Amino acid sequence: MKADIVIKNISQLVTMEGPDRPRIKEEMKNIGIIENGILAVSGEEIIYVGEGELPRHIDIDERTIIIDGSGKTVTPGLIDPHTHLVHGGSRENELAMKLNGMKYMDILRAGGGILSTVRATQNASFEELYKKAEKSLDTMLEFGITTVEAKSGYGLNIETELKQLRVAKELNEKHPIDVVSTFMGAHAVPIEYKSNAEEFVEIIIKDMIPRVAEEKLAEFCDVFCEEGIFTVDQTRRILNAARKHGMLPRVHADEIEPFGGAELAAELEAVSADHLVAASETGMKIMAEKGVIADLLPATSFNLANGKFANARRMIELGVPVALSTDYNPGSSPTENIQLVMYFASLILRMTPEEVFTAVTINSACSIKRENNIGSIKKGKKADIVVFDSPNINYIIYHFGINHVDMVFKNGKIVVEKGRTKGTF
Ligand code: IZC
Ligand code: ZN
Repeated sequence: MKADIVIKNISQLVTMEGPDRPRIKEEMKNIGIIENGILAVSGEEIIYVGEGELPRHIDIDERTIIIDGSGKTVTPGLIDPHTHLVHGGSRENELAMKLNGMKYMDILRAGGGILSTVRATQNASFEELYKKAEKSLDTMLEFGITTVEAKSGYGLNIETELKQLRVAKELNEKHPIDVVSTFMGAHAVPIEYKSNAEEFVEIIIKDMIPRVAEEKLAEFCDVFCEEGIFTVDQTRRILNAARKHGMLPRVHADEIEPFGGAELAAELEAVSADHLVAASETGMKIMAEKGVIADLLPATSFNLANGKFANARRMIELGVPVALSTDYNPGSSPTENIQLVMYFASLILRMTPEEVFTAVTINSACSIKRENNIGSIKKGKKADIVVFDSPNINYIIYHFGINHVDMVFKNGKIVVEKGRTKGTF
């Protein structure tokens, strides 16, 4: 078999070897590092992973691109399973409010926060939303992200929700990053339904979910289940309706107050429960029993600046599979920098570098149901690969705040070189 690309002499090749399922407890530390590693790619696929030299059955010729991986760390393409990628406007005006002591929920209650992004998104054209999200995807790609989940939820009316999801769909088709869509009509209660949230819940269930499903615009459905947003009962009804229409449930759970979100995610056997800063011990335990993935978002916690973070150590101890995300959004986490998230996960959530890499590769692949194609470097999987200009994984975490990416391969194609995207795709 002929190789189109060979990366050899790799100082640390992080394979994530092992089964294509969520990794828990000690498994999160076994990331299958090969020193002096080598890998070969043919077309869109990985055809060989090993140590030292290529075996005889893999041929190379003058067209094979050979890359010297000495002094480099090579990992699976990073997967970001929780973002609010497509939106209009920005919220830097909230910085001064925050510095004056106003809380995230106070800003939302005053008609700002999510609701200000809803206005900006309703007023933006398809092209404006597309261009803005495309720029963020370019940045994500440069940080090593090759697959991203993207939620709607800044429309809160059917036209704008569909507009957001259609933008995500077109980006998935045109941009090298794979974009996996989630319908999140239940992100906030629109001002016009402030005194009648139930009516809005009915609209989501009766009008929006069937329409999104009919147009096949989302694989998942998510709800912001939080004190003052959607109740546990409303979340349950919305997610059950979504499941009937083929969308798998995920939940924004216990981000700010302990509200029973983790328990509900376990009851519904949701794919993931995200945030979990205020999750209860019982909630975490039953998530472990049901195999619900905890998708942790420490950049958001850092940026909310209230000193509260998810208890990742306890979750790992209990056997909850942990994934990590940027939560990229214009309010609580305006950053595409997953490497900074990895740093926070390590230094603040006390996850080891090995656990962090598990969380941004195979566990996040599981969180978006892509574990059979991506999330590890293994023969037959898609050639989504990152080359870090770092001699080992510890260095990537330790030397924080900068971008360590040298090259990114997506579907076997070079899409980032010397840390920069190769222009318009
Ligand atoms: O726009 O503030 N938490 N949703 C739930 C967000 C944060 C995004 C935002
Ligand atoms: Zn979110």
